[in-house]
Amino acid sequence: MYKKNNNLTDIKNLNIPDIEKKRVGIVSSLWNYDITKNLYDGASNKLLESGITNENLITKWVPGSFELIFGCKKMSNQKVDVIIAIGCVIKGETDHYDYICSSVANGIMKLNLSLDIPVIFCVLTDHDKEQSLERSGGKHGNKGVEAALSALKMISV
Ligand code: DLZ
Repeated sequence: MYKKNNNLTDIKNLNIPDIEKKRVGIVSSLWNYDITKNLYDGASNKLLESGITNENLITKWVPGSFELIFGCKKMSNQKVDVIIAIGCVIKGETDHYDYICSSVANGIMKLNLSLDIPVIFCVLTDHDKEQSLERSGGKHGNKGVEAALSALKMISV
């Protein structure tokens, strides 16, 4: 399937019935805001251009990626059909990166098991800022756009 760039950017014609009635929650982290804002813009623009209405796009900002888990849990009370978790963890000099990455990945995986709505993982886990820039609107595209497409696809599952 989606072979061209080995990502989801080329998904077209999702044909979601009553898309204007679907509600999408985005929970985004303020840590590394210059990156997460690009991811957020990529995701929200793709959702809006695909037919999600402004009033059905609900956004919450949390301090860091670690807080995405609780933010998504709270977002699940907002009658949304799908949630996108946006964050950016960049490796530093200590082990903090490993703890945050594994906690967030595990936490979001557990939400997918316990909630009845999908939670899309749009958390960059990069070795340096350059890698994050390349994935938030640079040469590797914008992972926020791909997360939006994943969310739209999952609405119909
Ligand atoms: C503390 C911290 C560090 C060192 N690095 C990041 C990061 O690269 N990306 C990110 O989203 N958050 C980071 N944080 C903040 C934690 O996610 C969290 O907000 C704090 O530990 C408070 O719980």
